[in-house]
Amino acid sequence: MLRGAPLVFVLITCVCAQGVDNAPPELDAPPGRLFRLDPVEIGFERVLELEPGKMFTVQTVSMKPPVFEILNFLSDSECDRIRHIALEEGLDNSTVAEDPQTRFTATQGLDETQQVTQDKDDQILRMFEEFDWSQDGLLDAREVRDILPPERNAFMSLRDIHELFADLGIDRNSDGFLDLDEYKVTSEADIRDWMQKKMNSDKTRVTRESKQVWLSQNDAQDVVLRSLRERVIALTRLPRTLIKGSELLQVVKYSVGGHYHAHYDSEDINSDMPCHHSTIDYDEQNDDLFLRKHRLCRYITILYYLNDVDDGGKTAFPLADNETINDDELNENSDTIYDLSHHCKDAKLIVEPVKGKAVMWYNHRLDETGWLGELDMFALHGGCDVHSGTKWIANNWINVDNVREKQEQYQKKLESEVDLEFYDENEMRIEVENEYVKNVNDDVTKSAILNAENADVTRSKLKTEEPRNVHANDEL
Ligand SMILES: [Ca+2]
Ligand SMILES: [Ca+2]
Repeated sequence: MLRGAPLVFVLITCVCAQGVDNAPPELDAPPGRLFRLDPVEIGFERVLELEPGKMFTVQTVSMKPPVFEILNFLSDSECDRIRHIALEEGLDNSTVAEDPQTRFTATQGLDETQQVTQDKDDQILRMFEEFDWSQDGLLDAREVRDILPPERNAFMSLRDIHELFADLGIDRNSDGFLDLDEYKVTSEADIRDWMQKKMNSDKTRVTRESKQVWLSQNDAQDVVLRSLRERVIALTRLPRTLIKGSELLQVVKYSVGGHYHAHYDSEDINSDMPCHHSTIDYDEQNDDLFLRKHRLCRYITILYYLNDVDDGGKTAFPLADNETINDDELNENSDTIYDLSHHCKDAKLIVEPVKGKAVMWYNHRLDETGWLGELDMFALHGGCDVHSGTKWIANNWINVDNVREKQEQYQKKLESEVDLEFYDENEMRIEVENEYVKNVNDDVTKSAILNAENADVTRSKLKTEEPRNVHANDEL
């Protein structure tokens, strides 16, 4: 944490993972309310027993949103093991949610001399008026940025938009705005090509530059992944089925230049779209499409650093503990606030990546009934550029539907399902992995990871190969 921490108060409490009833009364959430760790004040430390006999120090580093750091939440060998599993599974390029809507004319090469039908003209005018937020009859750089084709993971500053105007010659009278006639003849295909070229030549113009894989933590999975989940249940003090019904563990690898510009992990609850996680007719085959029609409902984020980064790779919260959030100020300073490739150091809270450290924060406030409330606008955050080395992190998102009945219904369904269905096919693997953990030798694990990285592993091994291939240290 890069911030002058005030006096540190240490409160020794015992929250026993196996006996939540023993916890001090001030930490209990009344029935039907979501538990929320009280940040108390910046620098505040509480020592919690999250595993029998094992104490963890949870330090408050921000009040708005409540952000906590826990050093050594994962041991070195646990970090190595998770990276190892991620490599075995194979990492894919990370993406951001796509929006297929067309905002510019789809007809390439359309110009003023061509006849457009009245219908088409009306439609273009309606779109133009919709996009012209300030209703001045012109689209300024900010208004244009809002309607850029968004599906290419692009991150464009206002300066980039002016460059786009100039390169494509679409701002014909060079006044810095697009009027209706200029907008009409602007081709979306040309903009896409321009954006792609820009992103190819400058990685900081990509919203998210990393690789990732999703790992299940169900009862049949690796013992390290399962015990991590137990620790999360003890830390968040939320019902077991709520944690089990949350998203898979996401493991992310950033190489040099890798980053994720400032964003929110969750979404506005005042939306017509249902939550993604608790929708029961989930269509796995069409995940991308499905996600477009649903929203992310993530009460908590817990981020783990799985290695030490040589240089860079900090986690930044540009607005943490800001006095207020003012939309005009946000718009005015958007290039500074969101662009973590160039403005990491300007963030209000910067968390250093340290192997084994966990950072936990609440993305939502609670409403008056103690249930999931408004998105906390202060929870804006992202990953700054890695300058040297690689950065490995993992994310656990704890999902809660703001419609209480839907969350309850979802958990009830989970309770009725037996999590042991995978045991048969994986029984052998579990035995082998338990053995692996007993014998774990950091040097061997590290060299296995190094070899796998050098081979640029993208195969899916755990799913297809015999359990004995999961690790290479039988001879130990
Ligand atoms: Ca305007
Ligand atoms: Ca113009």
